[in-house]
Amino acid sequence: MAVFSPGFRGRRRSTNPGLPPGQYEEHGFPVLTAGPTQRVRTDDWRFTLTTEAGAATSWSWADLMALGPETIDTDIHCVTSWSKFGTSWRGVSVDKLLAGTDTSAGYVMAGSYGGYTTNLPVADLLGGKAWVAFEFDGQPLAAEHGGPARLLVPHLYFWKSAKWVNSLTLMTHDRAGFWESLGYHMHGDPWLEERYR
Ligand SMILES: Nc1nc2c(c(=O)[nH]1)N[C@H]1C(S)=C(S)[C@@H](COP(=O)(O)O)O[C@H]1N2
Ligand SMILES: [Mo]
Repeated sequence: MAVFSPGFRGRRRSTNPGLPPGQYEEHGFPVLTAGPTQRVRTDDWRFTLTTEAGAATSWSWADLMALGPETIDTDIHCVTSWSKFGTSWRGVSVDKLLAGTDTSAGYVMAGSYGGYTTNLPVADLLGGKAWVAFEFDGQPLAAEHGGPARLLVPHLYFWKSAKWVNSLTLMTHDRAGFWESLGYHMHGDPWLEERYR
């Protein structure tokens, strides 16, 4: 029999302060992909940053490793309602990729092997909030989860964390990516439940 303390009954608030509204805690790691899993060898991998003026910079896998990866311990939140606590990654901060880039663009389109795209404000990628991640739980990131490298933007819904990411394109105006053009939110903050628009 359940025992409720006064004032507790009927409250729908989560008992876990790390759980955004409308989310439940998932202990597994579901795979969600629109389309086939991409298989990219690190020897073939390249990542390209293009400014709004069309200037491109690109990195090989070795170049990426040389930028100084860091460990990221974070919760992740999928718009389909699962959240996973305490995930551990290694990745290179997007700050390091954008350092020295001459831009006044406010938005980015992230692009992936396989053609997936997702749009984000530049501000959501800077300040230690976003990474190009290549390890999960101490292992090379599995292809199903976006390996060899995916974008990791854990403070936004996980569809913004593009798997098999291979480009960032700076934009002066916001444009919808793949899910955004199908009705998902342009921003996607789980704490504000920015799911759809
Ligand atoms: N390239 C690519 N990235 C993607 C997706 C996708 O279909 N293709 N799905 C997104 C969605 S909707 C979610 S919830 C997460 C799922 O990541 P996971 O499969 O590692 O759980 O990846 C995001 N990144
Ligand atoms: Mo998702």
